[in-house]
Amino acid sequence: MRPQTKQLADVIPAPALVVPEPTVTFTVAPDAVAALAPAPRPDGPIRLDLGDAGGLGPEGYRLEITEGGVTLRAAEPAGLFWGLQTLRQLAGDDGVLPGGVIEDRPRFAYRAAMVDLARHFFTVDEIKAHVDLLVQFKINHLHLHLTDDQGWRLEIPGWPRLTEVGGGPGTGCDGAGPGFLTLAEYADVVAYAAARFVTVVPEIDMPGHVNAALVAYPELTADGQPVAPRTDAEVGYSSLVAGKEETYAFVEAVLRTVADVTPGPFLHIGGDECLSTSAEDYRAFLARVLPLPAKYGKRAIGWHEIAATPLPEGTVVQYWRPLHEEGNLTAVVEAGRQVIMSPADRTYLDMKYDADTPLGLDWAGLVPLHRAYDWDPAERLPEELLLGVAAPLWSETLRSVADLRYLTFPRLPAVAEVGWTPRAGRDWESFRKRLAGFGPRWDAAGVTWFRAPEIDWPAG
Ligand code: NGO
Repeated sequence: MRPQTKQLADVIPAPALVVPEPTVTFTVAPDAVAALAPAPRPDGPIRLDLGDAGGLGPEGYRLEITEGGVTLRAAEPAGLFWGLQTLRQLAGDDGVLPGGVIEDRPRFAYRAAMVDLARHFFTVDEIKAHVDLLVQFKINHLHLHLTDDQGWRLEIPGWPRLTEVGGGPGTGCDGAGPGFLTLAEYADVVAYAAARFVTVVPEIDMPGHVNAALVAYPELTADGQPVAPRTDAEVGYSSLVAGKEETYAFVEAVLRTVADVTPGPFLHIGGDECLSTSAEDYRAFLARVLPLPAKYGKRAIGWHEIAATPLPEGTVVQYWRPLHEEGNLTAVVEAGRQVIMSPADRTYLDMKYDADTPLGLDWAGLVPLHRAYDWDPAERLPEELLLGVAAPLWSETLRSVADLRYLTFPRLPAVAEVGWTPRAGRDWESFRKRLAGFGPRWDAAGVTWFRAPEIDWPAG
């Protein structure tokens, strides 16, 4: 008999409750598990049920493995889908499932990964493949940073030069990341993600980070004179003009379009690093723009700089500076607004792992795997104001999907566990052991990843 080394708790993110039945296993065909859809399936060795799973919420699930088979139950299809991710991880490639019961639900409703398409564009197929890798760790939001100084990546009817110029050849950092999504392509990404219970969160960054828009439409600049395209990685030099009516016609056309093609509830308006916008202009601009998402049926999200201005009810603030900086969090708590935590020194996937990492930046310091894991979003805020956690991947140094994945894995699983698992259920030593098995799986799937030295990866 082969020793049973697999444990029911060998899952990332760690489930909320695991009750093993160590003498029991049940064996399934891994391919059959991979093919399961999150729809009721009343018969057979693997049963999927929609119904009350014991108050586990819209994303929760209960998984029971006995010698007779597997029962997965959830209140909603999303719960079945996350339960299937757990089942797939447990099945591995031998299909042996350890017996017992898992009752699981996320700590936070918002668990995101962000991809910066502006500094380097990724195609529809590349984005879809990324979604497939993210959902394995129960990530449920995909934030797309669609516009910045170096590129404009979403078609906007009536404003064709945004993408003709801003998405054309020579755009992106070093001119190496051209491309844009037509509205049909964007809708395709949104539908693909939605079928995997992932909500797309589009970001149009303003009033700063807009050089690509100013290049395309000189009437948006302060003096109406053309500005030169930029492909360097500087920040803080461009701004929409708060005192010009053309600005608001443009902004409204863009936000209306994006709201129209986005079924999800959020619309991210950026708001970061407006170093060339006066404080007064910044306030005046946001006073007009922050209410627009609600006008088009959406909830506004902005980077935490927006908390220097009055925040309409329902606005969500995304904190991005290192974990222990002020970053307007006092004002956010006073206003009682919800927060998404993306501290750069923990969750920025574009920070280098170590001094030798060939890609990435280091302005927030190095972010080895342990640092991405060992922090808590509630260190700075009351739990009830936390909407969730997001891991941004800015693409100044990326040139390929291999680059994207190298910086994502294995840090994304660490942030995913911070977002899903109850604080008391998180433990670095346990995470280290559970993560080790993923290296061979990424290799088998042809996924590039960084061999983080903190982990005892299997040889090979
Ligand atoms: C900052 C900046 C981005 C950079 C990123 C690089 C935010 C919110 N604005 O994060 O423009 O790409 O750092 O790490």
